[in-house]
Amino acid sequence: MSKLRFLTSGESHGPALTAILEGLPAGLPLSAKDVNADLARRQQGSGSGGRMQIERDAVQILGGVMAGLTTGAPLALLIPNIDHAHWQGRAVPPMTTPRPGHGDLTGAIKYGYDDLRPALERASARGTAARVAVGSACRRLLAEFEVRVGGYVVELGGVKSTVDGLSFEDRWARAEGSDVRCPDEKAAEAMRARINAAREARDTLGGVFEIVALGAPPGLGSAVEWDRRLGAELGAALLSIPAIKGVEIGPAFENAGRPGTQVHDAIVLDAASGQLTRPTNRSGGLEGGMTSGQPLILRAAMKPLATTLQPQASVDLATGQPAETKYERSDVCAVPRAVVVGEAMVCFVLARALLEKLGGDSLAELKQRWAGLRQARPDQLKMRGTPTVFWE
Ligand code: EPS
Repeated sequence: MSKLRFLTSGESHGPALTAILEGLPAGLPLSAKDVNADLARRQQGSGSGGRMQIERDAVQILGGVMAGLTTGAPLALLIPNIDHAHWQGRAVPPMTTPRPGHGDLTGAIKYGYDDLRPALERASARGTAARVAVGSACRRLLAEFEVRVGGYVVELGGVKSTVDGLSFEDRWARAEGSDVRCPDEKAAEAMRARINAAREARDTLGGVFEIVALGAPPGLGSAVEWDRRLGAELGAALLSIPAIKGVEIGPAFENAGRPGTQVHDAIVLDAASGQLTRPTNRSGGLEGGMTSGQPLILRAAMKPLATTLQPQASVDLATGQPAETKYERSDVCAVPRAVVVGEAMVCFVLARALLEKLGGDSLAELKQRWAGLRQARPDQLKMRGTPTVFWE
């Protein structure tokens, strides 16, 4: 078994997006239909630009699945760009004025491009479709162990929602039926209005979304090394999504202002079940870099998109003179769609951590190990109870 990993390739307007995911066990049922459901979810949402009218994302599984089951070989995924037909064989006018906030200028400095197009083609969030396809395969694996991942928008363009009192399942279900992926219908209405106003003002909007994982067993991740702490892996995965600039685990920033006794989740023995339970979840489901068995709760902050209809101050690199940015077709707000990308990245990190915990090359081997996982119960956590010399 190799550590779960993936690579993606493909430009926004090139022939296709591709991904290779390596390390899935053999014997996992997986179909293009599973993946396409998530690809369709990523395409829905108020605030999208014209491109979403063109694309109908559908995956082709080119390797790693035979007779509907993964083989243990790398999974190869391909999503054609329908819009490519409009770009093929066409001389594209030069783009020489970088947009503030996009990867145009930094990409050109790094790679020495003589046109900004190659920088933005790969920095484009179009590539997130490939990540959603990868995340979907990981979601399929997690489902075998009843681990579920979902998300919703909690803030958009400064409009905050309230989800208190709603179960996570309710939040997911309501978000699924909302064009701004927000479970709070009143806030959703205000968000919609904010998007329309931003469109009219030729501007863009950011926001905050929450990703929740339910059913993750305790002990995924580790505290023994910095790069194995699950919080670090989840944070990196979410921050790797274009325009994501902040990540929070549970109410981390609120916790930072409180004394410890008001933050840490008490450990209580439930006499009836013999289980150790936690009446609160201010840790966001992570303790010591490992899952606690509580719902995993992550928040991600997305900046407003860099491509604005209203021109922004820049410099034309062809002339060296001040110039205003020229509009490239884009979205007004991508926060509702970014939720699905966030879910995909969390599915990937959790699947990788689960595989690391369980080991094994086939689903059957994983299931055997799963059945023997230690539970949060004193009878499975026997302590010696006598003094020990740890260092001679
Ligand atoms: C994007 C610009 C737009 C977005 C795109 C991300 O693409 P285009 O320049 O073709 O209009 O619609 O998002 C997608 C195509 C997608 O599938 O999400 C950008 O510059 O990041």
